[in-house]
Amino acid sequence: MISKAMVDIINKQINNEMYSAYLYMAMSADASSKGLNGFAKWFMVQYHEEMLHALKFYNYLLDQGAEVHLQTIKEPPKTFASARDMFEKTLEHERFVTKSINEIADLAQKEQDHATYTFIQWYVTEQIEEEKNDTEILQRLKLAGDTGPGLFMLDAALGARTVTVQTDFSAGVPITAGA
Ligand code: OFO
Repeated sequence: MISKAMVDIINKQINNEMYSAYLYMAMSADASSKGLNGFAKWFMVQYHEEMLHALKFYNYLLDQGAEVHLQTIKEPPKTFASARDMFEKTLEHERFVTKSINEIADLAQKEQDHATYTFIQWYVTEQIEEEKNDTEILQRLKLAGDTGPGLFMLDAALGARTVTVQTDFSAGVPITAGA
């Protein structure tokens, strides 16, 4: 059985992950409206990854016999100044998510909650990947430029990303499922 404080922080993290999904969905919509279909696809793939992240926490709470408390998801921005602006905001947001994951790991250590500490390690590793991907794309945007042929080429490259995670949650999400 996990503590009330742990249940609360994990419920808050479900909301953080759902906001991530919402934010990237908003970026996908804005990229589509700007004709950046590759960026739109990349962000929609990321949306699916975030939904999986949220559902793994959800299933962890259920597996622990704890209460799931779904909270209001705040409204993401509707528009973004440019593709570079999207990735600057993505990297900033992922750094915030990394901090929130680390807070869960810190609490698990403090409470000697070995189950949650083991569970959260998947997210600790995942956040390294998330920040690395965003940093690399931001570097490419800075090199290629945020307009013209450079942007066009990057749009084509990002459009090659495909969904590799589970997207049907009707039978639950194994807490060991990867992304
Ligand atoms: Fe869930 O990793 Fe991004 O937010």
